[in-house]
Amino acid sequence: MKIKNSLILALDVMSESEAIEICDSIKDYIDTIKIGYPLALAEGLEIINKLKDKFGFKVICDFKVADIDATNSKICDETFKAGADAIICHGFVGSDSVQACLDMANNHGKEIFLLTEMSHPGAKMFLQKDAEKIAEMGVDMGITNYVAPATRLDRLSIIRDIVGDNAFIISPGVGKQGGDGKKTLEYSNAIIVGRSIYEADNPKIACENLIQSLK
Ligand code: NUP
Repeated sequence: MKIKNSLILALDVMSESEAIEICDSIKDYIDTIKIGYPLALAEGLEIINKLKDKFGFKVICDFKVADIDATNSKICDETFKAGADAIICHGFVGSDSVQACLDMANNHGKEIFLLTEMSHPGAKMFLQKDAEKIAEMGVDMGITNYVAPATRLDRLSIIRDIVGDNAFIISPGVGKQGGDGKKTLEYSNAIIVGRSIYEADNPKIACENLIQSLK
């Protein structure tokens, strides 16, 4: 996946009108957006194609898929049918569950991102101790796209070492969660940024400043 300015917008706003307003202001700088449960639950999956058609974005659906294999297949099928280019899946559920996501992505000619360790403090309670094993599982399964935290660069670096230089890592946690964009990009291929852009008084300027700070 090629991502303009190595910057993905996490579009966790709660209405189509807000989504369109933000997208309109940042469309010159960003070509890939991440839509999660907040916007998808508020506006339905149709929001994916609405934003793709209007702005030509690639869309990563952040549904952190984490169920049994049969259910994961159905979740991924619906998400790809709705227009998603990629879906984020949890790794802690194990290889059968993740394989179901991968198989469905392959059926649709789309991609999955495997979530290893999350960026928030709570990830240290349970997820962190297995994050390396999750990344190793991903490598064994032939997965090339990963999500790993911008908030803990030591952990991000370990995950990069496991998945290798050819893997594609995207990292949330820059800005509001405390991560530094430029430092994160020493290990990651792209950063995911939400509130620092869409809550800014002027999202366009916030975007310009952020991109400048990455250089
Ligand atoms: O580990 C993760 N941390 C995280 O923040 C995995 C994620 N998918 N996210 C998501 O990234 C989170 O749900 C939000 O959509 C985005 C970060 O947004 P912000 O902290 O920049 O507002």
